Amino acid sequence: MKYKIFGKSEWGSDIIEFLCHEISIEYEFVEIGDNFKSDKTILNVNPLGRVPMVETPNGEYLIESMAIVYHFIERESQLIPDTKNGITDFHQIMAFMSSSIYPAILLYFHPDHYVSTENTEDLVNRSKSILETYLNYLENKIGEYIVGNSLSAADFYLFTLLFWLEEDHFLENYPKIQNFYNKMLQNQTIMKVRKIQNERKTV
Ligand SMILES: N[C@@H](CCC(=O)N[C@@H](CS)C(=O)NCC(=O)O)C(=O)O
Repeated sequence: MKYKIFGKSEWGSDIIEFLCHEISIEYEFVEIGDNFKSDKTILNVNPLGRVPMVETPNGEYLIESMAIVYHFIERESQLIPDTKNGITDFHQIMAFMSSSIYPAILLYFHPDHYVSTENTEDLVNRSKSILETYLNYLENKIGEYIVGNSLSAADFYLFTLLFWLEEDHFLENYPKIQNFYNKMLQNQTIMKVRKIQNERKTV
């Protein structure tokens, strides 16, 4: 049996799809419907009803993007730095992305999930300013890649987050991040997965 990735193109499941493609893990993509929050088949195994979710070949269900990334990189020992400092940096940036940036993006793009209508503008402004603080941090840190000079799983995670932010012109004031983003747009895995996603749309 193959791995199954549950999600939607351009959602958080992109992180996992890029990763599986990069490390040549065979997977089937299960596109969730618009009513997935009430889809009993999903809720039975994933009561939080969020994606990404992965079903392993032996029938286990995994949730939380960061934990799913670790499942694959530990299994394959790939896309993780090979020095002690590099590994520490990798863990730190993965935690920062999944526990700080991702949630702030959800606040910015879906304020109505968190506050009443009269407070949404305030939440959007505050989360925007928090995201700018985070981008400043990344701008000072990023080089060729987000951890050192080699591609790691953290780069696919970061690209997915930046893809959402770019839509709202967040990257314009961050030349190093923009550089990284443009380089990742040309990454073979990202280009191939985008092509596969487009083909899925037309089926
Ligand atoms: N902490 C979770 C966040 C996942 C998440 O919020 N995913 C979004 C899609 S990008 C989702 O499923 N939203 C639906 C909802 O929360 O109702 C993770 O890292 O996997």
